Amino acid sequence: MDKVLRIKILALFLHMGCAAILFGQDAPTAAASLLYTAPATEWMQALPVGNGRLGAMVFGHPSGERIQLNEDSMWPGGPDWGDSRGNPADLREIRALLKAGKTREADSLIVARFSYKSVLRSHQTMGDLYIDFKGINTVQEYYRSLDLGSAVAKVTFRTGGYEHSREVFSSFPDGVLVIRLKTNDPNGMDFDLRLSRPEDQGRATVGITMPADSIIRMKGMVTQYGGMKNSQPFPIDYGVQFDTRLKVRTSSGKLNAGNDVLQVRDAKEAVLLVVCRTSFYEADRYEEDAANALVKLESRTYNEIKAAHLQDYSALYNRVSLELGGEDADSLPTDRRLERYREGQDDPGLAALLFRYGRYLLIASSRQGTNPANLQGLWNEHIQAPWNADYHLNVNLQMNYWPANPTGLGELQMPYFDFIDRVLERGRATAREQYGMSGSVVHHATDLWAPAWMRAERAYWGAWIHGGGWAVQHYWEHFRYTNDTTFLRERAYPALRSVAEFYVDWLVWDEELDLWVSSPETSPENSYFSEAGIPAAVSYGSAMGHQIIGEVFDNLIAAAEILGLSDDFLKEVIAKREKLHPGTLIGADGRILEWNKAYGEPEPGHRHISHLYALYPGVTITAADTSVFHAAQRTIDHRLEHGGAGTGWSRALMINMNARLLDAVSLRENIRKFMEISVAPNLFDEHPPFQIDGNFGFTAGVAEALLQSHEGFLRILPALPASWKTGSVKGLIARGAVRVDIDWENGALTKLALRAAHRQSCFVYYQGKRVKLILPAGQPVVLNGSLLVEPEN
Ligand code: FUC
Repeated sequence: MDKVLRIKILALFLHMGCAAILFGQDAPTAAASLLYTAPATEWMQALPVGNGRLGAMVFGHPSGERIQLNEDSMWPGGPDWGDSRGNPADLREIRALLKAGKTREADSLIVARFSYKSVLRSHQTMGDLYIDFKGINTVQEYYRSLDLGSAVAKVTFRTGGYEHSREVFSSFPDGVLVIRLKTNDPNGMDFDLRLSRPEDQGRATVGITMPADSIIRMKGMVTQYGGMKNSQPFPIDYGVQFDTRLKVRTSSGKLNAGNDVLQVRDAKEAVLLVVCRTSFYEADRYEEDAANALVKLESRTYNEIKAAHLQDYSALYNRVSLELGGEDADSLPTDRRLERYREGQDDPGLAALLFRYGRYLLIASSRQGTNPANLQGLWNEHIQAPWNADYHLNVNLQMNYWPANPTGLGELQMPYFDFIDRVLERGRATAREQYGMSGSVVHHATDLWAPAWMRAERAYWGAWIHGGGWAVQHYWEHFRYTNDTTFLRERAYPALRSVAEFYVDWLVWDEELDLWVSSPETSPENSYFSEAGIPAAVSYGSAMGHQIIGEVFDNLIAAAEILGLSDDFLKEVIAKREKLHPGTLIGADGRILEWNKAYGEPEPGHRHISHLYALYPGVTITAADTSVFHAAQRTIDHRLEHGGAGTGWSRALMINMNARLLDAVSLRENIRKFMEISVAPNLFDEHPPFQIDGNFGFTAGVAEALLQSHEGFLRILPALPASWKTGSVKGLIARGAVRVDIDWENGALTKLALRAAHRQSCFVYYQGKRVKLILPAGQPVVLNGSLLVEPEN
């Protein structure tokens, strides 16, 4: 460490020590925190808090504070745009074109016949809270932090010789965003509070009123494109209605409701409570509910609300801990730490911090009863967000939930299951009307209203039919992680079955191949050189399509066995599975084919690596089959040689695939690239722009490097990077509901503790050694680095 830096760190410690003395508990805690020494000037520097439904981005400006607000149901439109376009005759025509090798024609026809084009409606910001402080000019000892241990964002500084502090958190138990402002200045603070929401193409989107001198109310309806009939590209003049209310509590200060600001004067302490209720959740009671929410909070002190928040949050967050070494750098400001990393200094602790951040963000954006985490989780400052901040199903939404089960947050996936159930329901109408088939089909993207129809301007991104097939993998995996047979019977089996019903109808028999084939197919967002030398996307079969169909069938068959079910439909599934196209084929150059043939590729480094679905998140490409395993490695090498994994989520996918390929060297390299290219100052993942999937995918990738359980046994430290020399992870979850703690030193396992929820036998594999164990229910079994059970057991 250079001398100047060391002095700076020392100075920072001293400041923090001072702050701790001055503020007691309120001082920024360095460990497990994001820490900064200047306010955020841009949104991607601000710090996120959330309770699954209600979120905020805290900028931390001393005099002109901005807290950007979000709620997860703020969407224009409704579920009333129909379910399908096109019909079974259109499908027959496209299939015939493909069989005749006329891919280009099939490409444009599929969109023309089946797609609702240009469906642009977006999740939207709830608006902003501005706090304009009077008389704060120069500040010293400024710190801004987000403590991942408590889910509280803090700002502290001194001005005019006095301390100021702010705390912001979003409480799940109380359903409220809480902001506490405090000073030891005997004259208190003077500030004006203002709520606002951006215009929608020049039109006001909210009405602001002050029903009492301590309350600001912001009421409106989400529209898009101005909601005006003559606006472009087309108006959406109806949507979710909302009622946002802010209440100020101050015992020492004076309140005065002005025209558009609420004035607070001489306050030594003030607590701001923000609630929002919407017609999506509360139907026509939403205004009453918003008013009642504030009334209910009257009996709760700040300390009570905070204590309930801490208890609720830490019960989830504390289930897992990870130490990778290099924690001395935890005291550095996070932006400086990133800079240092980019200058070439290794920092395993930064990977640990990003791992923790992914878990933090999942707790903050996905809680029981809320909508699932969208492309930006919950945090979005736009009226028209990039890609609508919606739910893309060809990797993005699934990636959001990759860390849930392995990192001990399995129940946070419930919003995903609730949502996917709704999409599958609409997918039944789509399958019936659009293709004349039973079961459920879901295309590549959807939104709050859960449509399943094709929304494609171009076949290569929109004509994909496996949104449902991929989505239901999580139901089966959730069962594997929890052993919850009630979930399997009531949620997983019906979901798997509805998608399998569609696939059974969809497959076409190929006489020449003597196999069932899926056609028309695409491979997400990628295209190939068609026979005419022109890029095309629609194909007669694709690796991913067949891999997903095979997996859905396998999982349904396995689920039926566990549940003791058997019927004619299941017999048909078993028969079609036996004669299903294998999906994973190796080409002459040793790579796995992405389509039905070895076509030329316009984009050989494409960010999607769809033909390796079976490697990750699928489970069928494993080291047990060395030729396919090596072909997967070659496929990845080829992608990377051509600039692959360039976007944030794609890099995160690569890290998971490296882990599955047991390739610690490449995993380390891709973690480095992720930090170098894809991490913003607030540690949000940059596609760019901001897309939260990369954060979640990263956290899943770190877990996958330390523990794997998809092969029927536990692989311990399967892809441990050399730089994570000594460390420990506690609380990871393996399939079978086994809690796993791992300690290692100098790259070698020193201790392994397993605790199963149910009695079971289990194989453990570490560096060429494999042992069989009987795990009793609820009792830890501890092994040493040679996989010998420690005598105290
Ligand atoms: C998928 C990806 C894009 C982007 C978008 C939101 O379609 O191919 O890269 O992440 O989703």
